[in-house]
Amino acid sequence: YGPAPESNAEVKAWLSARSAGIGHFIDGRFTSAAGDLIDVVNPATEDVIGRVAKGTADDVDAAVAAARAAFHEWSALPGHERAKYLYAIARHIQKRERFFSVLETMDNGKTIRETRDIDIPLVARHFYHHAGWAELVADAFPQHRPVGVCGQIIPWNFPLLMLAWKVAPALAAGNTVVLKPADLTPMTAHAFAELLVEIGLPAGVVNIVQGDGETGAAIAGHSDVDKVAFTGSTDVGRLIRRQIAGSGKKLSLELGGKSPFIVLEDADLDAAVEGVVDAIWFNQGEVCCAGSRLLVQEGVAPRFFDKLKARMATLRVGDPLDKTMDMGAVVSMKQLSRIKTLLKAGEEEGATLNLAPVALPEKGAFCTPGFFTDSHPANSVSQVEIFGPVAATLTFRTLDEAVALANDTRYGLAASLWSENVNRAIELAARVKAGVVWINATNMFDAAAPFGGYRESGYGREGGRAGMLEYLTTGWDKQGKVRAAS
Ligand code: TXE
Repeated sequence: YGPAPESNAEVKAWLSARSAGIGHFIDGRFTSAAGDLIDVVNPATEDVIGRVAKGTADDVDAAVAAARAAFHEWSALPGHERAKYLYAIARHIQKRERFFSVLETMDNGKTIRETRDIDIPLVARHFYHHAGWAELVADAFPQHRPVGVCGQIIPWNFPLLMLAWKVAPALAAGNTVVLKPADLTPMTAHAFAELLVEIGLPAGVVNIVQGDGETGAAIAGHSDVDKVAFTGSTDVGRLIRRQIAGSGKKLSLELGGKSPFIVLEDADLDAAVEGVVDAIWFNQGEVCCAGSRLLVQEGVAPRFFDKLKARMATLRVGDPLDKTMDMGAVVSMKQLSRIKTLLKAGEEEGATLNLAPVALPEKGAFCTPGFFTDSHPANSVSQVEIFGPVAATLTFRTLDEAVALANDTRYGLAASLWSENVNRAIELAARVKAGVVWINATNMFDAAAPFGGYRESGYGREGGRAGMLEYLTTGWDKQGKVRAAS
């Protein structure tokens, strides 16, 4: 089943009704789009599908003031009252699942299969899960209270899902929010704001300011923001850390990765090949925890690479609204050229680029899936996050070598291990420095499972109990009162 054709028509009508420009959502009201507008492009067609305002320091001030004003009442609500809003959000997302899936696909370029089966269902799941936390928070954390106003800055690779990862725990814990979507993918956040009006969320509890990096910096640097949560590039994560150093703000960062995908010689190779499909070709490889370094034990490496080539040849890349496609477009022409530059550098360093024999549409930011062989651990393709559908590969002889290669990176977000010997896999898992380790699986996300990294992949966790703690504090609040989370 796929989205009914009427969903596409509904999204087109929705976009056309907003073609003059999309503004911000501040204190429960939509501002008109004024000043500099940013074009929003469907990367699969290169058509401009809308324009959004670029938030100024004044817009950020107004949003933070609204969030501050709403904080007292929102945080004082009993948790089960806050839960009602989170349940309502989850239910409405489910009701509008087709609409959100199509809109996300048109905005980001990812396939409808992914938005329909993964992104949007996970958004609903995240709000349901955190509605449960809102009910439990006073019992589970009697000494804690909400942090206050949370400034949240999200990327473009999972636009609505990253919004859910940020907004749901913040609200469950009793905080208020100023969120900035990525300027490349602002649409579903705006539709989400419309949904908040529909369900009657009190004004000011969630504010959405559209804009680019400057707007993001204004949020992170705002003196009345108590916590900053950021997902994006390691470089910007570093800038934000520097910007707010010494401010006393709470900070969580979810940054880049170069996650190892380790295939031992006793692995079920066919299952591992399917794993690679999900690890590096899912979402065009635009996944922070993508399995982008395939480490394969020598004895099975030639056989594994042959199988991988055969499987890669079956991938279909094209119109993301076509439900038979495996891969859509990367997020922008700029991102495509960034990927191509990194691939060229890999070839210049002597690695062999194996590309899928697929025909790409003539127009649009489409990228051929592939993987490198003959790469060296020190090569750029083994070290730099490509954020596209191409993995580096390395081989190893012993488990010690596998561990050394796995940890030979500045990142530490995720790892995926493939072996039919569970004891061996568990032993290996403990030695890999990664925030998340999957065994005989990859890219699995759940609202109850904490997600986050080590080293330059950032710090803090999102999801589950650990994720809730990021939005709670035991300190004093601005009014000088200590109050337990209610
Ligand atoms: O990310 P940016 P970009 C990685 C990936 C990708 C690369 C570049 O390797 O190829 O980053 O992507 C906002 N203060 N990831 O340049 O700029 C920006 O508006 C505050 C991995 O698009 O980090 C957007 O909302 N905010 C990653 C968000 O940061 C600022 C997902 C992310 O954009 C800012 C995305 C500033 N100074 C990219 N500058 C992941 N971990 O999943 C920009 N922003």
